[in-house]
Amino acid sequence: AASSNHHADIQQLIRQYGCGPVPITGVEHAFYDRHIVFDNVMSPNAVGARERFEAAARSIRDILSQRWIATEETYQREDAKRVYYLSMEFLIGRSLINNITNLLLAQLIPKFAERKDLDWHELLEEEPDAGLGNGGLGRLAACFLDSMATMQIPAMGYGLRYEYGIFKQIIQDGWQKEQPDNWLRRGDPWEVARPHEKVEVSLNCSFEVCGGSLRAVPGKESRLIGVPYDRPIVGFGGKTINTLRLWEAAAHDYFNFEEFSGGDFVGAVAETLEAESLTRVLYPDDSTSKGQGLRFVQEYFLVACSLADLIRRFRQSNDDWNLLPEKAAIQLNDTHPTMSVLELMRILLDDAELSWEKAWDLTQRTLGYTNHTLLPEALEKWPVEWFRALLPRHLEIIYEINGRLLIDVRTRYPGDEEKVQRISLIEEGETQHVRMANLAIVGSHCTNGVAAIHSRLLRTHTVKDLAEMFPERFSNKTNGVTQRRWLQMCNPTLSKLITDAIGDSWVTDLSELEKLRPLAEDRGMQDEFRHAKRCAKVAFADWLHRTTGEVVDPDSIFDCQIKRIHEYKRQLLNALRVLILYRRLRENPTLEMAPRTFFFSGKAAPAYRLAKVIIKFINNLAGTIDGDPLMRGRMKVLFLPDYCVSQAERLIPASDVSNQISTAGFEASGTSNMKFMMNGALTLGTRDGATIEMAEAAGEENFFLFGLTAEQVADSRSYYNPYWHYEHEKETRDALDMIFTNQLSCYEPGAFSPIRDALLSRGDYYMHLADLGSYLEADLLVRELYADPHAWARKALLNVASSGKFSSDRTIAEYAADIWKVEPCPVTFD
Ligand code: B1N
Repeated sequence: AASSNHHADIQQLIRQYGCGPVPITGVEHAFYDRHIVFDNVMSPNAVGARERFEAAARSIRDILSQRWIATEETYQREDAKRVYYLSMEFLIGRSLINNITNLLLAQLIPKFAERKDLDWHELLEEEPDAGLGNGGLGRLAACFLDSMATMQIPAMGYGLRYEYGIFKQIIQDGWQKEQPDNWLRRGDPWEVARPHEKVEVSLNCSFEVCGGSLRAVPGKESRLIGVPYDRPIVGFGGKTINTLRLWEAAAHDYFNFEEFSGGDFVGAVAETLEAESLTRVLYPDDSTSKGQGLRFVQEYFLVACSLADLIRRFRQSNDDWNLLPEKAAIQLNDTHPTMSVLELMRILLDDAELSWEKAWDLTQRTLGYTNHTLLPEALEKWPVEWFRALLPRHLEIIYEINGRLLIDVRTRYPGDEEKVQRISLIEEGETQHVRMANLAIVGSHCTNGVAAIHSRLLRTHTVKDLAEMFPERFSNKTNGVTQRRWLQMCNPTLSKLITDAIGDSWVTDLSELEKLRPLAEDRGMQDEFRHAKRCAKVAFADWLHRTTGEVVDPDSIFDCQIKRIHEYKRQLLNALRVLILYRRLRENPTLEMAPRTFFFSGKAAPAYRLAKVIIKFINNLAGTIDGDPLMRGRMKVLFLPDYCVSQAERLIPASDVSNQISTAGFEASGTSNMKFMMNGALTLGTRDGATIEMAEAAGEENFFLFGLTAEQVADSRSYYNPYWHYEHEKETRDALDMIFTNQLSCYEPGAFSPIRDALLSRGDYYMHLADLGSYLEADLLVRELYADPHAWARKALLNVASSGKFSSDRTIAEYAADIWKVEPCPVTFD
């Protein structure tokens, strides 16, 4: 009886999907058991947690498989316009609980776990994060896929199937150490290999392993194979299952074996290994481009495979090339896939044999480009010589585009040769480089930034000349995050509170949260919010204690800064704030200050020396405070190792204070800021990125904003002098002296001299000392408000209520309407 009951529940859910009959074979418990026994050839009571995770994941995949097929069949039948989102990064995290949530199966899990006598939480912890990205840019791509599937938009993600994702971070003696993230070691239950849909990529180079690293060797034509691996992207409600297609590089099955007819079997196999190294590992740099040759080839490989695949799909239902922009919208996630401009031109010119004018028009109308950063070190510039050596045809195309572009510039701005130099796709110098951002802007119909301030600075500073020439191409699309993962899934108590108060329509329409606004004034609601926050803090504290032995007090203020470690994000500014608060407490132990826990978490690029010193500094600061008996129960600092998506899912719901303290003008948008806001944390931050729009939505009186504006940063740069602050501000000087005299590094004297260099001798480019005073003033306001729990809860609720705009559903709706011109295409059955 229990079983048929369960069956009825499933039927009920399937009916809710509302799109015709979904075959439900595979839902039965028998499917889980079958995977346990037949996938492993083991008795059910002999398998461990990993096998149970795999069986659960495979059962869920069984449930969605037919719907996944139907989705693709619908798009083909309707010949719908599709969005292709090209990205070198997709920071997916875990999929099991997310897919269960989006399939509306979450309520059934407790029953299921009980019947199978499963420890459900242990099982979930078995899934490794798919960490195929560095930070915000990769996570944004993953949120966009979730929103597009939920909104029933015919979309496909294209990326690389890195065998090693973002490195695992461990902390040794306070220093970051990197370990390889072999996330595929035990296979991945979600992916489906599609070897029969492989594509060929020609390159004028081969590869060799040299001193343990892979090098591209130009001059020898080689042909790589791209093998697609598909992952299901489940839209909320399970109606649409889109595809994320990741490419793995392989050597041609036969190519070397013929060449090595002399019988050098081992040599031939070794070549195979080298071709496969191309997609071995994700580059661990966030917001920098280091100009490695292998990265260049990775980018081309992504572009060549994805375009070959989507053009093949287009040609299956169209013999008129003119229809390409009506059937495909290709979005370039930063400049990383910008060689799409060249590759699409090559296809249209050489394969389709269209005229230059026709090919150029179709290329521009098909492509869109999103810029994610203004940092000069992140703007990609590839040596002309690399194109000449590896992609000579593409270089010809660059020259032709540039020739025509510069004629246009000279006609519009006669005599302005400096403008010609600035706009040119080629940067002159000792060696010539191709400016990939210029190429992306020129070769596409839309260029967008990711927050209002960022889009404005992009237009008025970074690519001013191009924006003046093509003003109609530029727009803003403020980032968003998916509330399914970042509220519903990761914060069940707050989600329930919200749903009990206003219903559950916020799950697919986050603007519904506005309905919480009047309730923020209600004392009962404020108490329930405080209760929900406390539950999340306790859950986090329990997890931390279980996994690390660390003890934190859920009654202390949880104050967080979690993001990549970078000078412009100013973790150092935060650490200086903590040091000064610590020194105040030490000097005046009777000072009233609510107990506080400062959390830091984030990875440093392995070659970013100063970022690694900052991690060491935070750890030593934590150790000093921990070792001070006066601080017990008053203040604690924790650097949580190995920041990743699943760690963010645990920590964000538990946070009271969100630090968003980048030097104004440097953080393009930020996206964790939005996650904190929807989870009821208050923001302590600068007027930068999307934080500006968040404060606008909530009202500045509900934010703790401080520091220089982007304009003030730019205007004061010429005369800014960090020594002035050192000399005139006693607290600043005392704190810095404590660092400079090795009081926080007595076992490694001199370890922090790079900090001294950055903050004083090198002029404090990111203006830490300029903002430290106002940061401390804002911090005082935070503490004063916290002393009044209901006033705090009221502001937190007003923040939640105002976070509707920051759903990636809103962002995607804007891309769909303004850039892609695509419409939803609901899945139907024949
Ligand atoms: O993209 C995010 C923004 O919210 C962040 O503000 C921004 O810093 C981030 C080269 C990047 N910009 N650029 C990168 C990543 C990897 C790489 O190799 C650059 N990441 C961002 C989403 O818009």
